[in-house]
Parts: sequence; structure tokens; C-alpha cells
Amino acid sequence: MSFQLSRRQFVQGLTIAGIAASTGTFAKTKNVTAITGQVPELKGNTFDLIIDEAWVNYTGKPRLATVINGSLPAPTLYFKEGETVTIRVTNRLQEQSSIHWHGLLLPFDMDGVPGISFNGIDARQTFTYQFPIKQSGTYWYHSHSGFQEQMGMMGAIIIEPRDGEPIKVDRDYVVMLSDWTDKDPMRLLTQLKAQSGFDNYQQPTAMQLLHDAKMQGWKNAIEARKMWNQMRMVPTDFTDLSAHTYTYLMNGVNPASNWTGLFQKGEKIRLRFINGSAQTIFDVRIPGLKLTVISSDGQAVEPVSVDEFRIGVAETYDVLVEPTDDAYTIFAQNIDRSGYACGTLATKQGLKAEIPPLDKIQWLSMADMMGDMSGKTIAHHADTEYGISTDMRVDMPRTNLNDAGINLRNNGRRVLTYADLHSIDSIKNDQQKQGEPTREIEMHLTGNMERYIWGFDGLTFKESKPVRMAKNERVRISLVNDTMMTHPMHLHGMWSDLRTPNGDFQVRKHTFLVQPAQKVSFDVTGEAGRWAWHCHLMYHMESGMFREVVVD
Ligand SMILES: [Cu+2]
Repeated sequence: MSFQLSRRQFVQGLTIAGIAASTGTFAKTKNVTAITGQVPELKGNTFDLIIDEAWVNYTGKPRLATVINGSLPAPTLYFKEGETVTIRVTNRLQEQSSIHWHGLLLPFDMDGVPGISFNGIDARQTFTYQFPIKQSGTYWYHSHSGFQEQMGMMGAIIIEPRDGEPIKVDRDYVVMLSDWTDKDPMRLLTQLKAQSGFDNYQQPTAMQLLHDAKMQGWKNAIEARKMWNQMRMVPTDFTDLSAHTYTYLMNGVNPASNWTGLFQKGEKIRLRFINGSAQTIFDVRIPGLKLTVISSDGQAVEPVSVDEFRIGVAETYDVLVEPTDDAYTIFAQNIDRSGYACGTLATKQGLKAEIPPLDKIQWLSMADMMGDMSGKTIAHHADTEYGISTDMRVDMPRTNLNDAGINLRNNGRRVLTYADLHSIDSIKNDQQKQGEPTREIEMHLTGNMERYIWGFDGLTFKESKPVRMAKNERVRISLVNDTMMTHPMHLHGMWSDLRTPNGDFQVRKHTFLVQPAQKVSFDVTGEAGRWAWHCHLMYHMESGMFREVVVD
């Protein structure tokens, strides 16, 4: 990591100092790769992927990105269920790399997490992945090393079902959302650790609220918050990094360059949305079009028609649309309403529809801070329970899944919630066959905003011991979010079968959002191996919200 970053800083330093083209290497690498939104597609069952650096320019300044086969996003890989794929990955970086196949069920030593599933792919080395394809749908792949994913190393995976696509469409587009920064991600993390609110331009932050609560008690802090509201100031702490740091991309293209998907009137289009961001949760809509959600995380759901949906980092949604006008804007605003990615669906290149304004921010509610307000026990400071790594503990979490989440509530649109997602019958049958869980593990998602430390049960990864399960054991896991942020949680190698508040089966996912003060329960079946389990917000994962799960 450090070597690559210092080389990057070195080269950027040259640019700033104006000593351009003083070396052959610099002259050669100065060629900025044109990002067109036309992502290469690779098909078959043998693939060659080359990880390298390339210059890109999203903001007027050339910057080094980490790319695969020269493309950002990486090539879209087409697999077929039932086949075995062989993927040779060559690392041309000067540092270690890796590729994780997000959401795929595979032998753990093919899962691509350095230090857990394998040793990583060292600089100048080739690693050959080989695994059978046991599922179908929309997935993605990305680096699990350092900040390479943040620097562009992510791509789509589309797996055709064994018996062909059950839903016939006229067009099929991947819509890969991501967040690009010109800044050095390592420096961003250092800044967050120094002052977690540095990129939050909406003060006061939740951290201040916590501080106030510590000094005055919750009741007084909430009273004071009413005053903030009157002053039109709100506790808003929806994201650590905002549009001040990020340029949001759609299929690798910034809003100005306007990625465009063409169609003819009367056609049915499948849009495969993938959130390949490092740190950004998006809210997606296409003004003028109903969105029929047919799949999430590659797994089919009963079709549900909505105006808008939230997509957490690493989630995927397949959506059907049937446009009748000439042009529509695909609008993906980030959770804190500081910016957006956007593109166009149009009958001709160059056509555009209006880009809607960013929504107004909403206030974190009492339920976001304290959970289930019907109960008597409320959140309190956790210093005595957990030690320094935790700001607060939620004892009576809310369990409802029918809340779209902060900044989406009562916005006049029909917004998807997890309560709307119902796995289709074949998946229901499969989860039934897995049997009832024989034990429950409850873990709290915890954070210390002041120090920017994140973890499970107040422990960072380094301080923690692996969670242990037996092979084929069915376990119910409950996650309680003790923080004021929404976390996209991802357990590798096994499906997460979400439960309703009553304990019934809701939907099969690989990544799901846990809202502030919310408890989400899901069942998993132990798959032999060592697996990663973490928040998919990169800076949370890097700051400790990561556990190993050992199944033996
Ligand atoms: Cu997180």
C-alpha cells in the first residue's frame, strides 16, 4: 500500500511542481484513459484479468486509478449457472492485490480476501481462481486489498440461469454506481480519524448530539435539538464522506459526461443496478417511470412496483422499466443529499431529460437515536458496558423493516423497503429445507465517532476473536445498530435469509442495510471455511467493523 501511494504522491507532486515529462515513465503514464461508459464484456468460462494503474480525469486533474484490463469499471463478466469458470488474475501493481466475487457461493479459498481466504496476489504475480457457478443473477467483483476498490477496481458479474433468462427483455443494461475521489484514500481515513465530521457540512453532527447527551442527559439533548430545528440546523450524520470529497459515477462516467442507455419506444428494459461505491449509499429513481423491482442481490423477488429505492453499498437490484417518452434521467442522489450520480435513458444519443433537484435533508428522529420508543428502556451511554470503543448502546431496538430510512420518509413517492421484498417460492422452499436455527447470536454494531473506531460489540477486528459455527449449522444472527449511521453488512460465502419482526422468512440477500437503532435478524447455514463478515463502508471496515467467521 505505502509504496503505491508514495509513488502516486510522487507523480502527482511532479504534476503540481510543473516538472512534467522529466522522465519517460511519467510521459508515458500521463496519457489519460478515456472513460466512455462502454464497459468491455467478457464471456465464456476462461477469463484473463489484468490489474494495473491508469490515469483518469474526472475533475480536471489527472489522477491514477486502479483498473482491470484498462477499464473503469472493470469488464462485465458473463457466467452461466452450472459451468465452472477459470479466471487468471495478473497483478501489475507494485503492491498486493486480490479479487473478491461478491455474493458468489464458492469454496472459501476462492473467495479472495487476503489473510482469510488466501495469501493475496503479490505484485507481478498471477493467481488462478477456479470455481463452479451455483447461482444466477446480478453480482459484482472488487478488490479486497487496501483502498483499490475506492480507486476504481470493481466490475459487474451477470450469471445466466441454467435454463435461460426467465424474464424476456428487449434491452439489458448494467448501471454501476460508484464514488470517485481525487484524494488519497489513506489520507481521507487519517482525516476522518482526526475529525470525523470534517466532510460534513451540515452541522451540528450526531457526534455533537452524543457529546451534549453525555453532558446534559438525553432528554435535555433532545430538547436542545428542538432548538436546532427552529434554527434550521439539524443533527445530520448520514455519511462520513460527501460530495465535497466525491464525484459520483454511473458506469464509470461523471454526471457531466452523462452515461446514456438507448432504447426504442415500447421496449421493456432490465436495469441491473449495482452499488460499487466505497462509502456511498444511493437513493435511485427515474422521474416519470415506475420501477418494477424483480431481484435483489441476484435473487428473484415477487415483482414490486415503486418510484424509488435505496441501494446500500454492495447491494444489487434488477429493475424493469417500460419507457414511453424520448428521454429520462436515472437519478441517484447520495444519502446525505450533497450530490448525485446520473445518466440518461433516451431514444437517441444526446437527448436529455431534466435533472431533478436534490431532496431536502430530514432530521434524524428519536427512533433513530433510541430505537423502540414504546419501550421504557432507551439508549444510554455505553462507557461502562463496552469500554471506550462505543458511544452508546441501544437496548430496545426497533425491528420493523417497513422504513425506507432517513431522508426517504414521507417524501411523497412510493419508496421500496425491505418489507416489500419477498423471495420467490423456489427460494422460500430452499430456505425451508435449511431447517430452523438451533441458536441465536446477537451482536451490536458499535462506533466511537470521536476516534472514528468501528466494530462489533465494541471491539475492532484486531481486538476480536472469530465467530464460530459448525458446518451445516443453521444459526440466527441478530445485528443491533448502536450507532447513528446506516451500515451495509455483508457476510461472505453464505446467504443471509432476512426474517420479519415475527421471525418469518422475508428475503434472501448477501448484503443488507441496518439502520440506526434498528435490529435485523437473519438465518445462515454454516459453509465450511474461513469467511469475512463486515460493514461494506470501506472506511468503517478499515476502522474495525470486520469479523472473521470460522465454520468447521
Ligand atoms: Cu458501517
